[in-house]
Amino acid sequence: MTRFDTLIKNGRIITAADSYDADIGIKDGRIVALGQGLEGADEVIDAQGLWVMPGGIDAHCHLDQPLGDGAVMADDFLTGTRSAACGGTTTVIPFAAQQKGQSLRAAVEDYHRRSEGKALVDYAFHMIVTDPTETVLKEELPALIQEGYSSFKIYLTYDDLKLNDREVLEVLAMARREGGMVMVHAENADCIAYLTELLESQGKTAPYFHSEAHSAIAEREATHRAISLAELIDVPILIVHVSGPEAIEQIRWAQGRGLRVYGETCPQYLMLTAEDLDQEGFEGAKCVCSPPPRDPKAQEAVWQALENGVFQVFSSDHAPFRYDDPQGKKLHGEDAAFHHVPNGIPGLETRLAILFSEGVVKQRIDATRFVALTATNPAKIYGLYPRKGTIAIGSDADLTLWDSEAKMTVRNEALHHAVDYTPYEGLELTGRPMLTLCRGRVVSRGGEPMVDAGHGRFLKCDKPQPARPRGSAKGF
Ligand code: DUC
Ligand code: ZN
Ligand code: ZN
Repeated sequence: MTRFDTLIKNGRIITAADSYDADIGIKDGRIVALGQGLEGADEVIDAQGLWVMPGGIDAHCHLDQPLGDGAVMADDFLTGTRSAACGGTTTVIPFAAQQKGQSLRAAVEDYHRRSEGKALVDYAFHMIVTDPTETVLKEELPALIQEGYSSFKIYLTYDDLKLNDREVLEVLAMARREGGMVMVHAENADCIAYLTELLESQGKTAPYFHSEAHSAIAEREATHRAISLAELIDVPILIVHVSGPEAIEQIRWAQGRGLRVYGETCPQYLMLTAEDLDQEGFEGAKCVCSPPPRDPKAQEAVWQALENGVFQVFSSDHAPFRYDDPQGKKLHGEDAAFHHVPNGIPGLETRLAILFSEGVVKQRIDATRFVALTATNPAKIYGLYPRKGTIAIGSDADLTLWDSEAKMTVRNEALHHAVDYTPYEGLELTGRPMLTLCRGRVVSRGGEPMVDAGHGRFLKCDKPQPARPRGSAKGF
């Protein structure tokens, strides 16, 4: 009979499909047995009273990403994955970003150098494509997709990142030929530029006006355009960080027509509103991100889309800039106009706890949907399933054991990122990860890191083969 390295006994297993009571036998970092009354292990973990879920997959976060404008991300692969581990996440997928004029392969190689030996949990790379030259489209991307970098993000806004519609079509056609997954940042650049100039001419430059410049209509238009371009080419796309009903309606419309359009949202669109950008002095800069958080009606629409299956993925979009830092939010000083504030908020460590407390405990979504949104669907969409994202024989033993009743108050001083604030300071939550394992190794216990840098391994992603989204039908 197999002797296990580790046995997790008496827990309640939750997957994207089921919940049931069983023990888990782990050998060489993988799950090798599921059943009742398993015995014989070097280490036994008693999960009595705990929920045992797949470790979280944060499929949209930014770590140590070179930016080129003088701003510096606070988190590298060490602090970012430490924070992830302490929050119950065992896989992260940040972005190897191409600078305009740079080869995509060079961007990927540079990102390997930045990550090598630093991560506490496993990681894959998306790419960001900003310069789709013929070499990139015909040589680099096809090869990189084959080699395990099967997803990439494109932008419809930001001057240094955006593609025009013709370029988007070329990129989508390449993705169709090669089987890549295209993630789209959908905001209309000209609408934002127009509104920014208008607001500035009226002296409206405080952080709050970021939320007016990045109008929900600009998001809706770009979402619809991305969908139309993808329909023209007949290729799946995923719209990232959707903020409210305008863009949700476009995605639901596309899904209703049978198009393979997937949607992602993030904690900030559930927990924050534009009011959070409207604070004393420059404080609102802490919540400047794009798209911006909207209003309570938008929060409600986002909840509904999580519940009814319009969204498949719940990510943090962790984009870590220190507040009190000339390389962070104060890059251009405390009086800087909103459009000079680096975009992004931290969220790697709080992502799961927020969705668990606000969604599962408050009965807006059930626990299986929580697992689908935070682990199983991202694994499927980005080609990591079934190695990651589920609890099954043969899968990596990436597990997070939750006390569904434990209370906690979010305090930045207790988080493990390198950012000097959290937008959720003081938020009271129910439910927290007590123990997290990545490939069978305990990486955090009681919210504290338990493993050294270098435990995390790079993961190659297969070509994604996700199920067709079912829109307002339940499930994935
Ligand atoms: N918006 C992005 O597109 N990426 C990082 C952070 C942000 O606010
Ligand atoms: Zn984006
Ligand atoms: Zn992002």
